Amino acid sequence: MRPQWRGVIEEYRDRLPVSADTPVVTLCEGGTPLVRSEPLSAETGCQVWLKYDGANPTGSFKDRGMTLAISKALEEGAKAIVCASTGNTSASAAAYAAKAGLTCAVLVPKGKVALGKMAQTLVHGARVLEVDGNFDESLELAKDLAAHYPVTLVNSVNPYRLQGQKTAAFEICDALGRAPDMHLVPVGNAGNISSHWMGYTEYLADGVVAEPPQLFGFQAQGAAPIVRGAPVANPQTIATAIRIGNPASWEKAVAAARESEGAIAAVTDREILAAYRRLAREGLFAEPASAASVAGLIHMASEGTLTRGATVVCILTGHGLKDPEWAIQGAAHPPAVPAEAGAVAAELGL
Ligand code: AN7
Repeated sequence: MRPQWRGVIEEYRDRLPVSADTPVVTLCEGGTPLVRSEPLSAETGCQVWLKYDGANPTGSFKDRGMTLAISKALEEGAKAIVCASTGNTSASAAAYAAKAGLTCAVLVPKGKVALGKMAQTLVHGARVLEVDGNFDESLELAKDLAAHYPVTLVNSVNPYRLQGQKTAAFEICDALGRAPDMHLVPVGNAGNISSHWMGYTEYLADGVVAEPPQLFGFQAQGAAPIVRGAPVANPQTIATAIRIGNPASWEKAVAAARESEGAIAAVTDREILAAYRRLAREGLFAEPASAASVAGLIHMASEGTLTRGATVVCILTGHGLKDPEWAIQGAAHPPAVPAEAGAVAAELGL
């Protein structure tokens, strides 16, 4: 009998800031599929792997960090947690708070959260407050609240979030038996790319891997403060998860790109949607923001900046069901058929 995956805290306990006294709050997150992409490998001349973090319990990578943030909050005696969110953090926080029996408050930018994420946040019993402002303003508000009231902030400025999220890098190295040559990831608040670099440098320092990857982060063109070098007051992109104009982990992300000899770049909404549709035709349903990594890969291939034969991992950060609007939009309306095999066969051209 094979034991089931125990969640990132138990699987990587010796590399995380927990003790025997830490109450582990887990939904068995992590252990997500690393799927080889034949079409993208053929097109780019690289060995392309897709790390499908949409397969986490609440459908995004946030669960990796949330298990640790909530476990530590509980250990420290917190009764309530708060976060600002473009949707996935709030879905994850709500689920883990429910598991832990903590009160969860979430601040979301009014009208800008994808339907599936809102549904998750509500069903897990979080107190949802719609802020008359964007994500960046919501995050300032959440920080302010946590500084002055008895409530723990679980956005990625909480260091336990990045500690948990670094496990994605561990899993990739463990699966490949080495670090990839290139690691591509969407960038919003810039926590994830920072955490992945922490993971790789830890494995490197301990000799688990011989070489680190180059890290490439991709922002949406209309929400690309790091690429522009200045905050964006009114960020715009269809990829609502990364509609962020002033990332909290800006400096860390820049350092990750610099130290790994990678880069932070921008992809257009058109490139994001093209990558989104391509992934779906390979059987992987990832939300638009998640497709930014693959959009970046295709962009780099078209520029001729990829090394032939390189091992490349693209992170797919969230599940496509979070934001189904983009799947339905543009698809043909299903034709109606009578309940009769001949008619169905005729319709299908069989
Ligand atoms: C699917 O949920 O910021 O660069 O509040 O949901 O670590 O912020 C989500 C971010 C990429 C960007 N992909 O990661 C939130 C939130 C998906 C995301 C990102 C997010 P970071």
